[in-house]
Amino acid sequence: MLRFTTAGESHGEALVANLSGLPAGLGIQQAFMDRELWRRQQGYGRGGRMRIETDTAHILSGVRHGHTIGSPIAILIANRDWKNWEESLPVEPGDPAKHKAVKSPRPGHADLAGALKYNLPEARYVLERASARESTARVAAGSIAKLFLRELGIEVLSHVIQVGNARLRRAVKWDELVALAAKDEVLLGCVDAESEQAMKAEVDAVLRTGDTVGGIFEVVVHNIPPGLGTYAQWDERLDTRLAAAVMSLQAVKAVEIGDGVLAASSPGSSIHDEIGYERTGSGFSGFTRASNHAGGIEGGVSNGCDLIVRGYLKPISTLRRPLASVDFATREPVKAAYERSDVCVVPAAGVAAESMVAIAIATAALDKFGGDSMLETLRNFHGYCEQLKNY
Ligand code: EPS
Repeated sequence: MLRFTTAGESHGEALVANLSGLPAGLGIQQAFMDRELWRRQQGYGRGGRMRIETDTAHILSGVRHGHTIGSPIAILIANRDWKNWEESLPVEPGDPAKHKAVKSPRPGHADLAGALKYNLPEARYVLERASARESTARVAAGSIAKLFLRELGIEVLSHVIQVGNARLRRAVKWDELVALAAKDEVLLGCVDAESEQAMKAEVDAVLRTGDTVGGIFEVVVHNIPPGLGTYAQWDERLDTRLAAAVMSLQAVKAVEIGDGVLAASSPGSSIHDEIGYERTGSGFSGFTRASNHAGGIEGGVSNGCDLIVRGYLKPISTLRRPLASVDFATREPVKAAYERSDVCVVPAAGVAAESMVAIAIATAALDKFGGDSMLETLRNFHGYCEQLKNY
């Protein structure tokens, strides 16, 4: 079973990911992992922290001579900023006078709920773990899941379709996402230059006013075979797993599969994807679809179309012009705490979501194909592809 957890705090020494359940014999490319971490750090509207960090994946275990060995993979990503926090956030008791308390909770952040839950007098420890910095560890683990999926020919990429009120209003081709991911300069992660400029204007507006802005990213899984996930049990449905994977990301408040929102207000005749057949088709089987409103999943099972998952991001909850709050100590009304933050993270959240989706798809693929070595997994996978061709 593929499993992963993360540990680490935003200003602690490091973030750690622990990934277990991958077959032995998977080639690991350090450069690819670091490129994925770099992609997560990009985007117009990131804060000062991204100028401090150059995230790199340091693999501690589970990989030898460039390949997985079937043992748990532990990955460490050092926080360069730690040197500025060592005295105020020591593991040992340290000097309490140096502690940097977060004295008033930010509406929208975990500050208040976390302080109440863990019986903390202020929110420093809460934000340290609730911070989206944690998604770095997810991307490290997700980059390995992506390398596994590549062996099966499955690719996962994302793009931004909305920032504030600026929206991309055209269909996107897979090749455009490939080109976008290869870029060495990232603005807002949109494939359309004009829409991206409109998105930039939304970020510029909130930069001027001390506000923040959210948006929508879309993750696409390309070349995924039909038959991953199952309707047999609620928690094994592929859409169940994808929704949880994407919703678990910081600031994601809604998840949509395909045109799920539109479907609620559409007649069945216009939203279901009509079925055809071509004996010599290029897909996994000869079955074809006239459209992909379902986003590649029917009945909790992948149907052979590209999988499409959207994440709706609320605006960052640290505002330069803070909202009303209450002082933890005095209970008097004050403004919410402010410290350095991002104002827009939609492209970065999309990259983190790619990782979460890759892990969810890799989990479903391993459920179906199993295998303790890549040889065994690929034999099962290719046998299944043959079965589909002959169906
Ligand atoms: C983040 C690092 C953090 C924030 C952001 C994400 O760095 P710092 O707090 O040191 O500026 O920029 O965290 C949040 C969005 C949050 O809600 O705390 C990162 O690496 O992505």
